[in-house]
Amino acid sequence: MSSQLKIAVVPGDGIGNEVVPEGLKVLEAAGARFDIDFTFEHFDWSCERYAKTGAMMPEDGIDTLKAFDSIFLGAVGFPGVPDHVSLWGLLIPIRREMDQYVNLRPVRLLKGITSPLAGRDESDIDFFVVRENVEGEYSAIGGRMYEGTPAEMVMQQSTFTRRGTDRILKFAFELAKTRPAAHVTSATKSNGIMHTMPYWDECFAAMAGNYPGIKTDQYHIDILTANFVLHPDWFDVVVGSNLFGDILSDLGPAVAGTIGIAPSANINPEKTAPSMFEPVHGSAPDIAGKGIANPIGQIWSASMMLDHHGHPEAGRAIIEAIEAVLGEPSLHTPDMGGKATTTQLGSAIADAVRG
Ligand code: GGG
Repeated sequence: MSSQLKIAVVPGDGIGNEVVPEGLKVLEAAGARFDIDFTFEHFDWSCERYAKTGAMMPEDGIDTLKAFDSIFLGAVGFPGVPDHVSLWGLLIPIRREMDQYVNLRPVRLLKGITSPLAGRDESDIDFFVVRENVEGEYSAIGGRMYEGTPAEMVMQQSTFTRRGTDRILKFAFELAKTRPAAHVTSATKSNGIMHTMPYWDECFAAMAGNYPGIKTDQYHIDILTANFVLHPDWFDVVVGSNLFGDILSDLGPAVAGTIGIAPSANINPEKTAPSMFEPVHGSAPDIAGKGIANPIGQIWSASMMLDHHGHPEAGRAIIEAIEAVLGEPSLHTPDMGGKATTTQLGSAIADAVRG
């Protein structure tokens, strides 16, 4: 019997409109091969919509999305709308209202891609960034006073709850249990940030006590970023707060060749609401409309969506197709040093999935 998946498609802004169709093409190919019947419903929620209506999505947007199995998102943000307005009008409310508290971001040097780090191959760069996705430094608590005067001041409040911290740490340890290296690294900054980060460290130590078989270490975020470049082979599962996880998951894929390939899954592990799958990259206004964006981040996110819905064989077939196609340099987009277009690369991966 075929499996059915109802997917809300939100291409969003800029290159989101170019890479999402390639992701859908590959999903259709995987669906045909693995007997998965997709229904895609498209939503034009974006900065363009904001410019026309004053809102990134309609008032009942979250309720609308709750009727779907998953959300397939492109990119959010475009010049003309302040970035905090577009993000807090679409991406962040979805993550929070759907309780997508895990942002899982694999970092792998894929066969066929050259790392900017000399002498590194696939065996050196293969880890996950587990980013806390609904609290931490991404907070609406704060404000501005005495605006426009010499006394002007602004405050921004981070929040770290016991529940929020424990559940993301637990996810990271459970993930490490499934991996041969079985190793969790914590991103901290408890020397300079004197309340939240020592708390994070305490929670990490307590959680580690529940997992005696898992190797652990922790680094302040400054030296951790240096070690991503100098020693990417040290890492297996790296867990961090919302902001630290965001920064690390741009740096990781850059070390693995290009941020254009990086996928992410905003996961509600309990499946009480839909999860959302999106590339790590943003809308890239500098190349939007040129047809040269790398669609692999979007396509790999589609693979994560299939894993989430219990189709690991289909998810794996997409990864194998990506790796097979990357073996052909004429299909590399400019960010990988080639001349291929978004559509050429996406179509080649869809063909490879079909087999
Ligand atoms: N692919 C979604 C997107 O546009 N990401 C860019 C971005 O800046 N996201 C903010 C975040 O992940 O916190």
